Amino acid sequence: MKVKMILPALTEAKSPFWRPIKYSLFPPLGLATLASYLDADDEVTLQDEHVETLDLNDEPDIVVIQVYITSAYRAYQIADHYRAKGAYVCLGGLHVTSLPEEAAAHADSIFTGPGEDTWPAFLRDFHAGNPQKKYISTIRTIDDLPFPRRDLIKRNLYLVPNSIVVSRGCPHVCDFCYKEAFFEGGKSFYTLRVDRALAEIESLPGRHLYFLDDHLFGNPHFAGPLFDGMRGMGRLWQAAGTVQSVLKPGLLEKAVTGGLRSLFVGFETLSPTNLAQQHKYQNLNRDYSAAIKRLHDLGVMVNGSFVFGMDDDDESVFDRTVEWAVQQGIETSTFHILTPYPSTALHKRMQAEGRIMTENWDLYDTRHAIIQHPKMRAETLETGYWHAYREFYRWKNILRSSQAHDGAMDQVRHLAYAGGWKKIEPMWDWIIRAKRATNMLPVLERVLAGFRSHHEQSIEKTGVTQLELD
Ligand code: B12
Ligand code: SF4
Repeated sequence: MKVKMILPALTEAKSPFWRPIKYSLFPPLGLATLASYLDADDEVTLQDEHVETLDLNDEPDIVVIQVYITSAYRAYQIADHYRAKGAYVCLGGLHVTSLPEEAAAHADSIFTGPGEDTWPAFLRDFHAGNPQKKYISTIRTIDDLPFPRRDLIKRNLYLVPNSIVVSRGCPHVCDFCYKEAFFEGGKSFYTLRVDRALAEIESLPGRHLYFLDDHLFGNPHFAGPLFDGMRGMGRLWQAAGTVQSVLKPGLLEKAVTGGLRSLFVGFETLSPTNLAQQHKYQNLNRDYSAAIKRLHDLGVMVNGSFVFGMDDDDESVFDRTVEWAVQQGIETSTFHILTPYPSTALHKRMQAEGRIMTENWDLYDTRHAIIQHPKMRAETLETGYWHAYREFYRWKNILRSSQAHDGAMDQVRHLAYAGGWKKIEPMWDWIIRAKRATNMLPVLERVLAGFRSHHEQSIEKTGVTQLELD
């Protein structure tokens, strides 16, 4: 059987003029995971439109397309094309789960929720000649998850070929997040077994890893033994965690000893009113500055995530947020405009209040104002968003921010990392076009690793690796 798996791209990622590095970071791990359920004699091709031109002239038996909101129109176009050619088209992923009826018009079968239960069920039905129109995920376990078919991934096209996911979902419930809607009808946070996760880590070549888990620290009973198991492996890795998890003593130290060097942290907003309105209670009354200091003291760089356009914001939010982030010495920041993904609690509330201005999914890229704001016009929000990016990444501010670190080596690392991401975009563009993204991985590893050993030694001296579980 010939199976074609496709991750369609959003328009920006294919621009002939400009290709932001972020679309050449991670390979399509979700599809590679689904591929692992296929038979050994199936002929499988996996294409990621973010990094390659799709071959649409082939004749597969089954086409599997992963649909995100911003690539939904492109996904439907590709699906229609293959159905017209007689292929059997399966659509799944986050956007299909949010809006199954919309997707069903372009598919032979649709899949909602994670695919580890529904996809093997479909394969059995398909081989028996009886595939269903709709598969709804209900069984939530990744205990027996096979390794993703990484042999299908074109490693050289990605800066971070070693992305890995060892859990699904997150223990928290924030109104704007995709999570609750995607995992509806079953567990919304679960992990691999520790030994299974460690075995997959061991199988990856090189040093660098990027954990794409929503909240790697979400279950300390899993994360603690995982980090212990990684000790001595010589890995350097990046991941995401909450302010709350950073502030707790013990787990973070274990992570650092296991190789953590940079953490994505969802600060989202500096306003407690906004946090409460979004039900992001785990961030309420937490000392953000203390969390950043703890990370920096342990030699972990911070990628801060901020969302503009919550109701308590006004026109001053952009400059205030940037100034705060610069003063804290945050190395990199990711800004977003609050976006109501369909089926989320935020979407339901905004719809009830009649505040949703457009249903053009291409604009749901967190750069456009989708919701009417009580105090700001759409143009103000969008201009403020771009202004925040420009200001945060001005050399003047990168230099100021780097001064927040005590050690000279950490200051240099800050300059190299922040400058590397945003200040040399033309170079990234060239590297991506030359299909040499992976060639830059040693540089990333050097920056992550180079200046760190004194922090590790200080953990070892103080012996702060005792986990405090609550
Ligand atoms: C890595 C990542 C990226 C990477 C690469 C994406 C990739 N290679 O898959 C990059 C940097 C390119 C990226 C870009 C963007 N991303 Co992104 N990204 C992620 C992240 C952190 C991890 C994805 C992942 O690998 N998950 C792990 C794997 C195992 O799960 P999975 O991919 O979902 O696949 C499973 C299921 O979805 C399902 N499945 C998927 N497809 C199919 C198909 C079939 C037939 C079946 C049966 C099952 C099935 O089965 C798989 C196994 O369970 C997620 C957060 C998250 N936790 O998902 C955000 C996330 C997906 N991104 C998001 C967004 C908004 C974006 C951007 C718009 C951001 C921006 N402002 O530019 C862009 C646009 C992407 C696009 N092409 O349209 C949102 C999606 C919102 C939505 N409703 O679609 C998320 C959820 C983040 C968030 N919390 O808001 N992203
Ligand atoms: S903590 Fe992050 S991943 Fe978890 S629900 Fe909130 S926004 Fe989503």
